[in-house]
Amino acid sequence: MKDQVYNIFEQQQTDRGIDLEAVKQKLKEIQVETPSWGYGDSGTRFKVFQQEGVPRNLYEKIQDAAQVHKHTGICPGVAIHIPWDQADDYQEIKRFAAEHGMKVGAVNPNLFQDEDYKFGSVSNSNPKVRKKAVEHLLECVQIAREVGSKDLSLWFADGTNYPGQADIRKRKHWMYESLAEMYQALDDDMRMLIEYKFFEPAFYHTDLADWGMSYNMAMKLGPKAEVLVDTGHHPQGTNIEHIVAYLLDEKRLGGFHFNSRKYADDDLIVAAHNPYELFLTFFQIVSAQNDSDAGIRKTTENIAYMLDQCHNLEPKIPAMIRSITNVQTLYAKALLIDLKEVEDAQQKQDVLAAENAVRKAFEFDVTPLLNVVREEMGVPANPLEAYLSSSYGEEILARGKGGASW
Ligand code: PSV
Ligand code: MN
Repeated sequence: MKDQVYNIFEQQQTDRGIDLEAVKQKLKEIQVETPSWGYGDSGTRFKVFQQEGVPRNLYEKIQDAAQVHKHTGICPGVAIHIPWDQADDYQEIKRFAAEHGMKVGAVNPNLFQDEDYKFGSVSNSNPKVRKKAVEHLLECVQIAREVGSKDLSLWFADGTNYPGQADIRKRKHWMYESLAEMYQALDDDMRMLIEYKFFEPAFYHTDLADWGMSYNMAMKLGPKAEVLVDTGHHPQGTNIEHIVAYLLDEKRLGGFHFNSRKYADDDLIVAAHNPYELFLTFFQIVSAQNDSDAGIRKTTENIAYMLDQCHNLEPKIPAMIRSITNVQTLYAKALLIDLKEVEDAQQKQDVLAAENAVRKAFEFDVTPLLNVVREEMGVPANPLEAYLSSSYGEEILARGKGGASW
């Protein structure tokens, strides 16, 4: 598809001093994991609308995730959530995934859907509940070992609804003690990715409310603990890319849960509402990829990119593909930023020129570039169109309604 439009684009970028081959390489290398739960039925606290064709078990979720990979070429991993994805034989799951060209990605313990966790899990004042929570965390480490995953993604619903409801400082200590036990159980090449969220389901305080608390926890635990940024977990107006830059510089950015938010933790299709935010996030990553500090460069190589979404109204596989292509588009644009131009403007303290150097990359149409990258990767130029014109969506209707739900 190196047509005339691409040739003009190539010339334009070469004239700007952009190494287009290096950009293409980066676009081929990025991998984004999709979440098993994003293929199941989901809803709001008002209603879960059931869709026809939703996977009924982990095998079918893996098959659906394999469709996303087949059409995009950059999604070979599927994250699992335990016990939603509990299996009798995880070796078999690993084999099944491999047969479909897939692998199991991050293992997510679920410490929020058991009656015992009403007042918290790892920071519950009841030692029996904390013990049960730690046992679940250890079980998930073992599952990760069996499926061959290196990442444990941790999110805690722990928190309180009212002032005085619990002792915040004691809860902080209990959480640390619980996570330290888990940390001890990790293999050398495993990681704990610690997520944070400032509200929901608790509305007064959350035990890990922001990146600083996750970072502090990770620092106390040790080098195998890093921070996971879920883009939907911040108050309105938060500068996410600043958090990303800070964590990259501290070499503690472990991963992302990408999704869009408009008001709360809306878990919508990536970049549906504010594509510029994701572009600026990738700007920080691209800038760190080119840092003179090898440790920072290495951190960028180990970022676990994951989606964390639920599609309440829209069909799930197409929504996932749309999210992935949005990620690619914004990463491609960020890779077109002339970092030297930005740096020169910064040195001159030329505010307008610096902002312009960043923004103009956002304004390029990267469709011809992505067409060529996809062609070279052997996937369709338009992944969503290709999926929609395949028969898969029709075939899975035979599963009927009432598939997996959370
Ligand atoms: C919580 O809102 C979260 O972002 C965590 O990552 C959970 O594991 C996931 O959503 C699914 O509930
Ligand atoms: Mn998340």
